[in-house]
Amino acid sequence: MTVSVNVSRFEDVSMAPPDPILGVSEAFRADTNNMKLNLGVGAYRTEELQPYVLNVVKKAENLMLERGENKEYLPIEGLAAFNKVTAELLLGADNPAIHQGRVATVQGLSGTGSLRLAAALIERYFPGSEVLISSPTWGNHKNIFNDSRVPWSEYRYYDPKTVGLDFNGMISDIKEAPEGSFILLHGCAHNPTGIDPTPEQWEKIADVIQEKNHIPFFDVAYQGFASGSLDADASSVRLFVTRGMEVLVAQSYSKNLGLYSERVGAMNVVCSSSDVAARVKSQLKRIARPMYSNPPIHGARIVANVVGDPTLFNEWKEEMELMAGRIKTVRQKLFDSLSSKDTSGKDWSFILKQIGMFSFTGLNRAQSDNMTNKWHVYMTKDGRISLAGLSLAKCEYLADAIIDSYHNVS
Ligand code: KET
Repeated sequence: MTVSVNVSRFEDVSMAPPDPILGVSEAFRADTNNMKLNLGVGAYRTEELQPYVLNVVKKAENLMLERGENKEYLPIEGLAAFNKVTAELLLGADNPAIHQGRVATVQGLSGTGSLRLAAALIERYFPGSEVLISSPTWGNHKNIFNDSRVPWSEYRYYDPKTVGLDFNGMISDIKEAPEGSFILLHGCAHNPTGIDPTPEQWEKIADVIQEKNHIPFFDVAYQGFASGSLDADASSVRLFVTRGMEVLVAQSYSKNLGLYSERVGAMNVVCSSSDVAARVKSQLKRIARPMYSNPPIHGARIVANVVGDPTLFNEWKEEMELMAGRIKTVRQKLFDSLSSKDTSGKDWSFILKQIGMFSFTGLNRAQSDNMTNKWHVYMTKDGRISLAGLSLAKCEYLADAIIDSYHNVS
């Protein structure tokens, strides 16, 4: 009889570090202090700090139950009704690119999965091409391109001196990139800085991208969350499409419809002809099939019902304004609390200039650690806090934590 030796074949697998964003929620759950506050992940909470299921989502789900819809596999490219409305929501229903059949839309596994599809397309059809990402950016962008073996580098974006956009740096880095690079842009509500280019700056960005034959690649994860208006928040993308450029756009419904765990989003490639669009779509499907075969149906049906129905669509817009409005109110209250409590004369007005779900506080790693270790405020180590996870009632406490961390930790 052979005695089995208890040595794992996986002995050489090392422990992976916790995820810089989702790992924060894990640490938060483990904390037993009752003052604890989770400002890590960008997920909307009510004033009572509870997760929020939108009323329009509940209505759409009721409709689905009434209709007794089945659970058959979707086609590889996803639900046709979803793909139609998602491109229309992004580009505007009357956009000529849609009518000319120039948009290849494939339902993806939310924003992340859609970005991953596009990254695989770049790796296959543009070998050696580089993707330029903003410095800083959403942490997962680097992982997505690394795992897809797509080389990336950074363009200047945030200027800590002005706590604003380093527009000249951005333009010159995009200009200097090898011709035909992919330029990853946040459609609105830049994560983590909360700083977006102005409409005039977007025009100039489009100018240099066009001059250098670069390919704009938008990540749209917060449509509606920057201004409260779905159309206004899509204007950056629409500008590039109106100029006749070919554009990639990843969309997510995690935040604006609160469908985080349904994993619903899309990859859109606006092409120069319907013929090219058909071929690009066929290749996106070919990439998706061995990765996950076909996407889940539930969230796609919710989106199709809400966006495709004028009554529900209008109700959604109202709920979105409510969510965006609540974030603006806590943003103001946080600023007021910081300004009245901090007697050092520090100017906190940058908080009011930032938009979207987040505030980029400027706290460094040690200061962010102090926020968590001493004050039980969970946030990402780059100094980002999610205002969507903050209530009016907690603003004063948060202001105390920030002031202590900023002034007493170097
Ligand atoms: N793009 C950006 C810019 C982004 O902030 C997120 C999510 C996504 C894409 C992808 O979301 P999805 O759920 O795959 O559609 N950001 C938040 C959550 C996360 O990190 O996964 C966050 O930054 O907190």
